[in-house]
Amino acid sequence: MGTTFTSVNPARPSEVLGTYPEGTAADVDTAVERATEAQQEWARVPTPARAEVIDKCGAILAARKTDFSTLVAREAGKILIEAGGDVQEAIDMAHYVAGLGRAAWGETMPSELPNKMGWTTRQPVGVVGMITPWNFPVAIPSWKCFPALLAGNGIVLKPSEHAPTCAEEFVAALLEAGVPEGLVNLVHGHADPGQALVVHPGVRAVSFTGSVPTGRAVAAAAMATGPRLVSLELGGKNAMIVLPDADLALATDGALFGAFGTAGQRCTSTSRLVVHRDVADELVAALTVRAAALQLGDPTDPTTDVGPVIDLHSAERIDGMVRAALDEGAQATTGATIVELDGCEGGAFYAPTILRGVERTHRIAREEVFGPVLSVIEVDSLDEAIDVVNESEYGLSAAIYTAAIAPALQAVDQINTGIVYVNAPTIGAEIHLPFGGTKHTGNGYREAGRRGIEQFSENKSVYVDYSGRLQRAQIDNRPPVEGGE
Ligand code: UN1
Repeated sequence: MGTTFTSVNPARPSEVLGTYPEGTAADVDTAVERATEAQQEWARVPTPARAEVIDKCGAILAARKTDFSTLVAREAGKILIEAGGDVQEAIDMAHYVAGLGRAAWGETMPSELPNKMGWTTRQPVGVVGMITPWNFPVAIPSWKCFPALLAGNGIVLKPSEHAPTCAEEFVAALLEAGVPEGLVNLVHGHADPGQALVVHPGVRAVSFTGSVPTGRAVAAAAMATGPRLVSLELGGKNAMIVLPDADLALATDGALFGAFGTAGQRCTSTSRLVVHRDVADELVAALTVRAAALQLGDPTDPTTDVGPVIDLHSAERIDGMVRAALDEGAQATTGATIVELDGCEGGAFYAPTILRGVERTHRIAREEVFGPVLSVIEVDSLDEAIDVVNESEYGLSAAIYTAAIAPALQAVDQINTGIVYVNAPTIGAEIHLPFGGTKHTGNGYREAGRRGIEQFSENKSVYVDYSGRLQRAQIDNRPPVEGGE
């Protein structure tokens, strides 16, 4: 009997959602073998037929949206309405990816030679190893699994140890939709099975979403034993700029949702409020009143605004960062404390926190918090605001609030992130636009959108010459080189 671990409700850790085996390297071997075998057949299934299975999975998720959402709320601590968004993102992704099954798969190109043509198409990589986080426990596995399946791959998924039940239910929905036995495999556990997965010789592509240090280690290990396709979706230090002409009520709503939605635990969460000094007092005052009124509580209670963070260790880490910011000279206008709630014994709650007086050099202005903490940085101009946004080592998402078109477009042009919002918060990407970031946020791949397929497939360039003779590209249609043939 191997070791096991339990998945618990972060709002009430005495409530156990399930007990799972701690995966071993041998379990990874078995999973990769099964996926390798099943993939051979799956790759021969016509793409529109693969798409139908994915579409059906979307319909199954939609029919059970309430059950799935409640599970997400209980296992990942997301409030019900946001848990529903998580599941909806997977449903949308299923239908979108299914549509791509009948869409253009490549490009056609004219040849430089007569009676010859060229086109590109995509082929499966084989078996994809995936490591997914707990904060979007249905959506993120769906972003990876649906395109990987459409492209004709087998899958071994190692979900977060905080959300194994969501992954189990998601994979059960895939099987019910008609994904062949053995094609999608789950290995549970902490770091070890993930490490075994990314270096497994049978794994041709690795797709990882999580922290920068783990992402670096994953990529280094995967390439040292590779090469393979490695796609990384890492952290963020997302900023919202607010200019003096902005609709401040709108900016308040946006900052509140961006910073405290999902208890600040999205990669896209608004972490820095880069506000023009002229409106800082008014905006921070409004935000403070609203943040202080947010109801912390059990995420399955519809009156709760903010649920727990994922565990007490995380709450303590967040608190440590807030304390360090206060030591560096920041002031908390609200929050800055771990909260204990009746009925949620042992739950990991952190009060929505606004820090004023944060300097660009402070640690809290530079490092990802992954909790409900908003740092306010005051600036005197749009140029300075853009400098602040861009000095982060991350480049996922950014927002600007302004009523004028010129500063909005200047920000869109000059901000170095993968996603920019105008008059909308830094969270809330839609699944048909590419998702991902620049700099330390990733390594150039994008999830979602049409490009989501790229990390799970290889390009194939095809040339067909029907001239009936040898035609030499770069040579035959050019004047001869002097002294040459
Ligand atoms: C994440 O935080 O890892 O754009 C994903 C958003 C969501 C996805 C976030 N649609 O906020």
